[in-house]
Amino acid sequence: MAGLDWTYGVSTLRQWESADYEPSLPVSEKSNPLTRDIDQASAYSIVKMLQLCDSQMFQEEAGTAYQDPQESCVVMSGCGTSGRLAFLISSGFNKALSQLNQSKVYSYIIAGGDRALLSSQEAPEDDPRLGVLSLKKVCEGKKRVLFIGISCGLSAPFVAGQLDFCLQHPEVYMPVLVGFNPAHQARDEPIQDCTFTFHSVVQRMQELAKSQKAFLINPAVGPEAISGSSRMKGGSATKILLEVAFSAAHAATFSNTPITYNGVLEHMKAYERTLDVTYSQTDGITTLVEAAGQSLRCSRHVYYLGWGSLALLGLIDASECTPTFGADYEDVRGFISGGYRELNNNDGPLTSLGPKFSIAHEDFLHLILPCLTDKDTVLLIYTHPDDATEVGNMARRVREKTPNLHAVYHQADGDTAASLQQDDIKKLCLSTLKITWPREALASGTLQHMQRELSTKLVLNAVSTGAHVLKGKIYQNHMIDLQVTNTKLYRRATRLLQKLSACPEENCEEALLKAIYRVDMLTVEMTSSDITTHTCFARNSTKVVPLALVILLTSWSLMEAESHLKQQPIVREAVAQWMW
Ligand code: S6P
Repeated sequence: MAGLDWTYGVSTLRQWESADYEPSLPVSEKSNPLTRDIDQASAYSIVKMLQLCDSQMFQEEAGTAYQDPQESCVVMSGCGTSGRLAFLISSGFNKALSQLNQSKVYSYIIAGGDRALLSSQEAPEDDPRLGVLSLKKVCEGKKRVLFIGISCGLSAPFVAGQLDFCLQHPEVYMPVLVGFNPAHQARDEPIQDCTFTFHSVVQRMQELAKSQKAFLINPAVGPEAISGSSRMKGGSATKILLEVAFSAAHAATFSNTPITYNGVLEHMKAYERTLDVTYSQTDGITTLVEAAGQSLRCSRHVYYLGWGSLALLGLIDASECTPTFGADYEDVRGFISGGYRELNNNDGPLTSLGPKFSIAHEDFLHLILPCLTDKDTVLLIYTHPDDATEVGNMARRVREKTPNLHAVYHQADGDTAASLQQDDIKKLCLSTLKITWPREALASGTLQHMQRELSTKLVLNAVSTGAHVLKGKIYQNHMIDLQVTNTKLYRRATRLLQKLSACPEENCEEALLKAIYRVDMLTVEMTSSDITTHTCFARNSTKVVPLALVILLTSWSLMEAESHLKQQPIVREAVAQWMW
C-alpha cells in the first residue's frame, strides 16, 4: 500500500478526458492514469485500482436513445470478448423468452465460430467478408433483423463488414453499433480489399442515426485498467447496456411497462450498486488474487469450477488469459457443471477439437484432479442455496488433494435456508467470498441474476488480471507479453515498443518483425509481406514483444536476447533493468 493514495481527486479520475492526454489514441487504447503503478502494487492495491477504474463506467452521461426491438430476429455479433458477451446475453434473454413460452429471437455471432467462445481466435477479427458470411447464414429467411455489432474499440473489421452489409440492405437490417470510443476515434486504417474503414462506416451510421435508421451506443467509459484490455470495462459495459435495453424491451412487450427515461436510469443504478456490493468485499478478492498469483508464479494453475451461467463467466475469463497475457491455456482454466449441455452453444459439444475444449466438471475430475497439488488454486463459483449439494460434493473431492480451495458465492440477504450445507463447504475452503444481495436491490429474478453475473465477472477479471500482474506480466499498466495475432494487436505492440524504448516507429517495427520471424536479418520477403502474413506467423511465436524490446534496448542479437529472457522468466523484470 505504501506510496499509494486512494483519495484520488476528480482530476485524476477524469485526467484521461483532457484533450492533450495521449491525444493520438482512442479512449479504449489509452493508458489509464489510475493504474500507472499497478505493476508495483500489492494485491490489495490492485483490487482497489480496479474498483476505481470500474467506477468510471458510471461517470459519463450516456444520453442515448434506447429502441424497442420489435423485429423477428435480434443478432448480436462481435470478436473475442465482445462475441462471448453476445453469446452470454443472447442465451440469457432466450431463456427469459422460453420461460414466458415465447419463441427465441436472439442469436449470436462470434468471429472464428464457437471455438472462439472458449479459446483465443484473434485472426478472424480482421476479416470483414467472414463477418458478412456469418451474418447472412444466421439471418437466412428473416425479413427484419435488428443487428447489434459490438466492437469496444470501434475497430474490428469483422464487425465493420457486417455493418456495411446492413447499411446496403436497409429493407431487412436495422444496424446498431455498441462500442466505447467517441465516433471520431473509430479506426480509420484501410481494410484489405474493402472500400470502407470502420470510421467511414460509423460516419454513414451517424448520418442515418439522425432519422433513426441506424443507432450508435458509444459512451466513453474511460481507459482500461490494463491498456487496451477491453475484456474488462468494455465487456462489463457491453453487458450492462444491452441488458438494460433488452430488459426494457421485454418489460414493454410482455408486461406493458412503458419504456421511460427513469426506468432505464433505475436499471443502470442497479448495476452501479452491483459494483458497490462486489467491491465491498475487497479483502476477500485480495485473498483470491494472492492465491492465484502465487500459483501462477510457481508455474502452477488456477481452476474455476462453476455452476450455471456464473460458470460461463469463468470459462470466458479463463479463455481471455491467452491473448491478454500470453498465457498457456492450462494456466487458468474454467469448468462448467453440465458441460456443453449447460452451455447450449450453436455447434454443440466441441470436445473433439482438443483438450482445451474439455469443460465439464467430469473432465476436471478425470483430467486435472489426479495431478492437483497444493500449489494449484481451485475456485468454486456458485449461487447459494441453488447449487449447494453439488458444490459440497465437489469441495470434498478437491479437498482430498489440496487445501488451496476457495469459494465465491452469491446469496440473498436473510436467506438462511440450507446454511448448514454452506457451513460444511466453508470448513473445506481456505477462503470464502460471500456476496450478499440486499433484498431491496432485487427488483426481479432476472435482474438479480444479471447482477450476480456482472459481479462474478468483476471478481474473476480481478483475480486473473491481479494474478498476472503479480506474476510480472505487466509493465506499468501495459501488457508486454501480448500475442501479436491480428492487426489491432500488431499496431498496439509497435506503439508499446515506441513508448517503452523511445525509438522511432521504423526501428520498433523492424525489431518486432525480427522477434516474430526469429531472425537477426530480415529478408526482403519478410519486410514486403503484409500485416496479415506477419500476424499469421506470430501465432506460433512466443514472447514476441519482450524479445523485440530487449533487442531495441540492448542491440543484442536475437539469440542473446532470447537467452536473457529465458534466464529471467519474469518478463517485467527482464525488461525493466534496461528501462532506467
Ligand atoms: C480484449 C480481448 C479481445 C477483444 C477483441 C474484440 O481484452 O482479449 O479478444 O475482445 O479483440 O475487440 P473489440 O474492440 O472489437 O470489442
